[in-house]
Amino acid sequence: MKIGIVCYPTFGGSGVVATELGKALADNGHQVHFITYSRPARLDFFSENLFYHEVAVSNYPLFEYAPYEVALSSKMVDVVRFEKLDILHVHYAIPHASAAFMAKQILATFGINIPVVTTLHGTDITLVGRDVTYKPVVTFSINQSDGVTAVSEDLKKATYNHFDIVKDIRVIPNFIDLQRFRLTPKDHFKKAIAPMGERILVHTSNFRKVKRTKDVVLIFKKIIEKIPAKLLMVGDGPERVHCEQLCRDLGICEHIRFLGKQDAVEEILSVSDLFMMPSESESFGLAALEAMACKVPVISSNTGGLPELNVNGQTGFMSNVGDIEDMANNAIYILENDNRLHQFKENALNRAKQFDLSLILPHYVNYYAEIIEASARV
Ligand code: GMT
Repeated sequence: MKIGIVCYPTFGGSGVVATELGKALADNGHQVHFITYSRPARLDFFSENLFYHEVAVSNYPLFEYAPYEVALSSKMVDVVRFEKLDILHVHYAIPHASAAFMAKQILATFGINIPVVTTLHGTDITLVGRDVTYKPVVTFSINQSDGVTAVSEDLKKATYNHFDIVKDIRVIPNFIDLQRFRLTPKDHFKKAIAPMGERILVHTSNFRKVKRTKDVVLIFKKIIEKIPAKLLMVGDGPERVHCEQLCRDLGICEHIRFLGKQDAVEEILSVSDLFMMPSESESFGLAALEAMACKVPVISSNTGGLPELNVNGQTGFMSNVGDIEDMANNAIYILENDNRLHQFKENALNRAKQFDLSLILPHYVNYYAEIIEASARV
């Protein structure tokens, strides 16, 4: 198949899923064309089946807001026409699904019927998409897509609850490449972080409000009152400065390292004992899956799609959003006993194996074939 993938090229979860999916499809002999405004972060090598088409937006002085969506639609039209794509797969509804709709209409004038699959990732539905600013366009463009997927049952339910959707939504969960995300010995690094053998806790995110990163610091404060531990905060975003200030206010900076954006997250996870994800909303929780693949159990909230990943009492624990006390107690319960921690780590890896790339990829490939066939019949 010749597949066009449209996504955000940044460190966000939707961009990571889109890029890893494209790479895996290319490895399996499909031709994949990425259409984005800059090179996706994880697309840093050459492959004969991978192509990258950059969307350039004119900065003509008249524009206070450059019309990215128009440039994106135009690029989609060109790539579909001249690379003879079979299908377009857009990740994150805003503005990719509506740009795809526009491209589809234009392509029809050339006698080309291009099937469009939209994958809903989370905040495009639960946060941003629900805002009145975008809702009519999001609803319309989801309904106009030939196929729609969501990354969890919960996100599918939320989409039907909050939008007037007439389309069937197929749930295809996030996946993990267990060749890359696996526990590798990093003893020198572990010793540098925790010289006295302290437990190592980790949080990775884009430090947006929805991640409740300050909760991570507050939970950690309670943990170190009982157990010697260190905290690694990975990633960057608007909430980071507030977290740093909170650490100063609480007088616990010496136990916490802010590492900023990192490429080799799996190396950091390899030295970690416990992952914290106290999010306000989380459609799936890819970062938690990455941790579990590296044998790191998860303390999370019980929101969104997290119960579909984190098995309470086995791979970690879940608490109500904002219940810092409960999350800290659960963390201490796991960390205070070596055998118990070992068991949780084994369970985390076993659960992650159920989301192995090789198991999830065929769901996308079969879905593309289904949608291409159905759209040829119209
Ligand atoms: O986590 C983020 O804020 C980034 C966001 C994105 O769309 O880039 O991630 C969402 O998509 C991921 C991949 O499908 C999911 O694993 C994340 O749970 C989801 N984030 C939220 O729902 C907050």
